[in-house]
Amino acid sequence: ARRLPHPPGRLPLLGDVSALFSPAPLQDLVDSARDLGPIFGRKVLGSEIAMVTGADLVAELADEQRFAKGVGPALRRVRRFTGDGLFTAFNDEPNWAKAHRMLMPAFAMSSMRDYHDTMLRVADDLLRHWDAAAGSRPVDVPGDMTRLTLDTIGLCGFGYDFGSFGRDTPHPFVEAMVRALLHAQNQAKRLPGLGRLYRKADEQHERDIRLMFGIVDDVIRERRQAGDTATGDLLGLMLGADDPLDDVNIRHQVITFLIAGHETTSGALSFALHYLAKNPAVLARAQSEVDELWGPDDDPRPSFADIGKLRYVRQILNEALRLWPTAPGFSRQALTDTVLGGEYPIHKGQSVLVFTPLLHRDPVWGDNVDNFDPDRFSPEREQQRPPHAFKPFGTGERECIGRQFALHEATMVLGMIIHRYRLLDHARYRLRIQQTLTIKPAGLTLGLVRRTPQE
Ligand code: MNH
Repeated sequence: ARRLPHPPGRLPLLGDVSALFSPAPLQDLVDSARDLGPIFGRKVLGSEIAMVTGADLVAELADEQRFAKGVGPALRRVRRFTGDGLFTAFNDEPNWAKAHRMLMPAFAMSSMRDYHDTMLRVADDLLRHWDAAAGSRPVDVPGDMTRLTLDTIGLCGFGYDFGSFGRDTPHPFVEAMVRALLHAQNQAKRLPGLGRLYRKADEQHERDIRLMFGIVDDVIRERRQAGDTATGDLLGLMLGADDPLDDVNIRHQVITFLIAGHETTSGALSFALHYLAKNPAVLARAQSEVDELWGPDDDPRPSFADIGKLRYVRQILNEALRLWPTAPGFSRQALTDTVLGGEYPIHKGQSVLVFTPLLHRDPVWGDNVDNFDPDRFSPEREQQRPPHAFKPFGTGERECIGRQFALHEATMVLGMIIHRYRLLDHARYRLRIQQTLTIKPAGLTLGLVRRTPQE
């Protein structure tokens, strides 16, 4: 078999040292691996994993006859709290197909119509919160985007109000979730033989899981007590089905949706706002799009149909997801012995990781792949691009079920934000990626000024 190239700085036993010790390992990897070609190896301590970044190879990995989703080591550790929920289920676990069938209707485009008013209500909470800061103090962008997306999935999915904008610190569910995800991510970096060192973190992990289970069991109990299990939201579909999912699985699904349904969307909105603050020409063009739709009217109430008309705002989100796909990779497992790209043998059962931040910088994207340029997603240029070069939502049967949900929510909120405020890069922010399985721009704050002068 051909040996894979690898990033510089590999030591015996430790493997690729930046994976272990860098404060920003993902950003480092994007920089150090970009010239290694379409596939490379990354080694953390003992185990090496093949990472694929070339659009041609990813097209092969997207072939569902040869490959399926792989549940890699990190997701396997997340299973401690999401079990056989949709995201972390193994392909052959019966609850995957059952829940997928049951929940697909709740994610069809037509269902977005039902969520629209609730999404709008949460967006209003954000704008009220930001109005109080506009002109006087900067806002915590990833913090507030997380408040928004958590409240949105809580209300739309489960009729549960996290009330995040009434809190100074994140909701306890978010704190427990962030720590639990970090724990799952960082276990790969544990040095062998030092088990006792990690005991405190392991105990905290147990507490975090118990806290998440407790909150979710409350959500389920409240709905059961209210007796209205026949509503069309996610919880209603799960509780009201003719052949319902079992209680343990419903708990896993609710945690899955609370996590998958808000971290990634919040990161995408945060990156988009970062790039808008740095690219005044793009911002101005997006503002003329929303002004054309809503006029200078101070308080638009976007209709469901309006959101589909915000084409350029949608391009901005796509371009942010190209540069920093907020779930920055997914795993593919070979269904048979096979050869990738005619030269890399992969044995049956072996997993390879699609590393999307570099797939999205493949030469098919042209020169200047690091530039933020939403015109890459103009209808004409979308036509020219090979089909598997853009994969922020994964691929195939196991691709993101919440994609329409995320894009409807994010397009609406981004449109409303830029309609209302000028964005000031008051701190001359330099992008720093923070990773807890998902990624976001660490410490991003922006200054806001209302566009329509206030009396
Ligand atoms: Mn989402 C799967 C990215 C928003 C619920 N999501 C995936 C995968 C990616 C992904 C990548 C595939 C992972 C893999 O192959 O291992 N998701 C995103 C991004 C956003 C996003 C970048 C926002 C931007 N996801 C959402 C939202 C929800 C959601 C919103 C729910 C409301 N995602 C899921 C679920 C799965 C998933 C559930 C697992 C689907 C399955 O395997 O059946």
